[in-house]
This record gives sequence, C-alpha cells and structure tokens, in this order.
Amino acid sequence: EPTLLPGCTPWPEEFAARYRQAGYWRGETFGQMLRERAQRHGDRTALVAGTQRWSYREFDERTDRLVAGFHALGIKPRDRVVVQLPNIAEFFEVVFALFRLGALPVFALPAHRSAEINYFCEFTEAVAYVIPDKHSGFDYRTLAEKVRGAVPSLRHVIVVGEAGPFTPLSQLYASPAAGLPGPAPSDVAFFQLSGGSTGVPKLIPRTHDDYIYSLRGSVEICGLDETSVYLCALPAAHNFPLSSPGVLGTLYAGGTAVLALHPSPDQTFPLIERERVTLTALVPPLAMIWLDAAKARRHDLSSLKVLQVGGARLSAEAAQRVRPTLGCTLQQVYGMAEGLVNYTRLDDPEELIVATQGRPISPDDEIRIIDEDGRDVAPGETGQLLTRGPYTIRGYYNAEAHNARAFTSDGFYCTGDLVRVTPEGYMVVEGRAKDQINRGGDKIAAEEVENHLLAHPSVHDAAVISIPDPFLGERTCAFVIPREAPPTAATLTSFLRERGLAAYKIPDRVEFVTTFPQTGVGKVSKKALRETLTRR
Ligand code: J2J
Repeated sequence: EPTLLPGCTPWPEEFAARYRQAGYWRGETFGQMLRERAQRHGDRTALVAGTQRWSYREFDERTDRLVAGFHALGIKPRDRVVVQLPNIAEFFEVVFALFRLGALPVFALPAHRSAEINYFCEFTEAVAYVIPDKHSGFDYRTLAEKVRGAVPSLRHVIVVGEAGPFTPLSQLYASPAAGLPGPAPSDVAFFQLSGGSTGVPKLIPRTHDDYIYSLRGSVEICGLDETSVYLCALPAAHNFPLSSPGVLGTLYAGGTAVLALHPSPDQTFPLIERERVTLTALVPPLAMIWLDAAKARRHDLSSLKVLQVGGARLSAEAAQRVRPTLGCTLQQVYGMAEGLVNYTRLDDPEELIVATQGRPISPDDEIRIIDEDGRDVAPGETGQLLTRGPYTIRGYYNAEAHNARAFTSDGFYCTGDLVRVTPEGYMVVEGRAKDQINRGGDKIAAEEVENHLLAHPSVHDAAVISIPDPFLGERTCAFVIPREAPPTAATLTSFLRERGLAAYKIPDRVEFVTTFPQTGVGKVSKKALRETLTRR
C-alpha cells in the first residue's frame, strides 16, 4: 500500500479494507477515468464553454499534451498548484492534466484575492499558480504579481489568455510524454477549501478513490447517463458544481457539461435552450432569481429535468415554487467539501423534497446527532451532526491541533451544523454551532474577518456576526470597538479590500460600540450582539 501524502490523515486500515470490499473504492484515478471515457465515448461532446466544444477524445488528447507541458516545466507528482480559474474549458484540462501527472490542484475561487491566494500558496508551498488574464472586470495578473513577490516557492504563474510577464498556457501543449507513472488511487488527488470557522481557511485533501466513489453515488442518485447535459452555473471549483454530481460526475457518466461564465438568467437561459440542459445546480438566492425570471417565459427551459439547490438553507416557500414554475423536479442538496453529501431523491414525495435536505449517498455514511455535552440526542431531536464514511476526510491538511477539535477520537467529522433527522432518515438543517456566516452559500469564518479588522490601528476589538436577510439568508455585520480615534465604516471596509480579502467577506454592515456583551465564561456573546441589532 503506497503511503498517503504527508500531512494527511489516512482512514484506519480496517475501514479502508471495508470500503474496498464493499466496492466503494475501486482503484480508479481521474487520469484513467478520462482515458476510459475517451475510449468509450470518443466522439460525444464532453465540454461546452464559450465557443469551445470538446469531444471526449479531444479533451483526453489536450490533457495528455498539457501533462507533457507541465512535466517539462518541472512540475512533479505531489507538487501543489493553486488553480484559480473561472468556468472556462481550460479549467478542466488543467486540473485533469495535474490529476494525470499526480500533481495536486488547490481549488481557489475566482472571488479570492491576495489575502487568500498568498495564504494558499504559502501554506501548501505551491510551485505554480494558474489564472485567467481577466475575468469579471478583474486583472488576475496584478494579483499574481503580488503573490509571486510574496511566496518564494512559487516558480510559475500560468495564464489562460494574454500572459504578460508570465507563462501562457497555450505554450505548454507538447507532444505527449511516455513513461510517466501517474498517482495511486489511494493518494490525494487535490485540495478543496473548507468554509471554515477559524482564522485561516483549512485545506481538505480528497483522494481519487474517495472522490470518485462520491461521483459514482451522485451519478446514480441523480440518474445521469451519457444523454445528460449538466449546466455548471456556480463557480466550477466549488465542491457542489464540481462533484454533486457536477461537472466531474457528468464526465463520469459520459454526459455533456456546459459551463456558464455567469449564473444570471440572461446568460444561462439561452444556454439551457440551445444545449437542451437537463440538470443544473444553484444556491438559494440564485434559485429565487431564476424562478422570477422564468415567469417571463422568454426561453424554452423544458429540457430541464432537475434543479438542484444547496449550499445554504432553501425556504419551503421557494422550494414549493420550483415545480410549478420550471416544470422540473427540485432536488435539495446538503453537502460539504469535507465529504458527506445528502440528496432528496428524484422520486421522493413532494413533502420530503420541499421540507428536507435529503439523505446521505452511501449506506456506509455514519451519522450521529449530539447535544452540547456530546451525548446522542433522542431520535428526531436537533443537535450537532457528526459523520464518518467512505468519502469523508479524517483530517485537514497539516492541521494537527485543529483536527483534534474538528474530529472525534474515533474519526467522526464534527460538521458544526445543527440538524434533525426525520423518521424517514432525512436531514433537516436547523442552524449552526460553528462561528461562520453562510452568505447565500458563500461561507465566511467570523474569526478570519475579525483578525483582518484587528490589524487596523484604530480597531481595539471586533466581532463579526450574521444578520438575517430575506434574499441571501444571512449577511455579515461587524461590531467594532474603536480606539481613541474612531474610523468610519467606509475606512474599515476599504482597509479590508486593500488587505486583499475576497469581496464576499467584506462586512455588509459595521456597527461601533464601546463594549461587547459577555457570556458567563467571559467570551463575546454573539447571541447578545445579534439581539442588539434587532433592537436597533
Ligand atoms: C443548509 N445548509 C447547507 C443546505 C450546505 C453539495 C452541496 C453543498 C455543498 C457545500 C457541497 C446546505 N442547507 N442544503 O460541498 O458537495 C452548509 C452547511 C455545510 C456547509 C458546507 C456539496 N448545503 N450547507 O455547501 O463546503 O453548513 O459545501 O456544513 O461550501 O454548507 O459548505 P461547503
């Protein structure tokens, strides 16, 4: 058995043996998966993005040429490569080339800026960083200049488009190299990012074996086959549109993945009509925008069979509107980049689809719901969800101290979600025990934003909380205790932007106070702060 990447926590031997025996882990890698699909579905369309349409064969060949190019640059198996690309076809040839080589993509989001990217590059000692030239009015090369200056390990910046001082991706296609060994199925394939609740984001190592199992399970539950057309409207790097079943699940099934650069109805509805899209995934605020836009009936959306909604709690009212408005089935998806994914099933009764967040993929997903003292709650009661299973990690990357808190000694991941399980075994997400804000599916760790605020000379103390919002579900509010010279709210938010914090983490509202309410043990009471706001 080859060793796992150092810094990662393996499944105990008896679990790994059981997951193999049960047929979950089949010893397949992403590189082989694409090759096999190219052999089986060569002429079928794998990817559609902008003006590009790649068949499986073309996709596979391009990937091979990029493997050779990355190899020629000196990128080696297990080297980390931060990939920050929007929904363009190159995203997938870059990551499949890295998979095939055994180098490890770190999936950054297009919204990340220098605070996040510097950290990912430094923490993973990345050797390369892959960006577009421009996207959504932002020039990623200026970001790359900053990062390259700050991170000594970074040897290459690879640009899709006009490269400026960096390496253009277009120059890396080379003749396929023979004799490169490729990774082991049990090894880490890439890093996902955790939504997190700590000062810095945590990295989630996912193996070929475990992730491909989650794809296979998702494909079966969502009824995907080679006739399926999946629209990727959310950022492709996110675990939901990547794997639930997402673009990777669609490729697993031999279907067609269509990438949209932006999720707005004016961009996606024409694509749905033209490509006869059958399945797509949205976060709740987007689902509401789509439902409103669909009423105009300017586009033929009749090919759509399933609308998945997840990433944050969908209101029952919005859930009820999906079938009458779009004429398709709603599928609620409650997942996490750490592993566990729950789905309502396509043939479930409407009550379950509208009112629950589904049940796990695998019969071997173990679920515990515990109270504040760590005891299992009575059936149907709400408590924190703990989980363990064949595609849920046993530890974050290089995070020993945090792992001791985020995982139980017997390997359950503590999700920080407050959940209740219905008599049918379906999850209902009732709230959160972690210090995080879920801003319409974008996760914000309060402590991370607080630390950035504390770096301002006029800030004595800071506490970031969620406030209810009818559209996003939650927004952020920063409570700040100023020093003698109090700053303005605008000074603080532009300070955070200058520090390179992603826009979705910038507080929507800033309130100045002189003290924070305390809990019994002398910690800031965020509950009391939230009540202050409702009183104001
Ligand atoms: C309430 N909260 C939800 C839901 C996630 C599929 C779908 C989503 C994610 C994801 C994912 C929720 N209702 N339907 O990775 O593969 C909140 C929970 C959870 C956290 C995980 C996937 N769906 N959540 O959102 O890693 O709090 O993954 O713990 O970004 O989102 O966030 P993330």
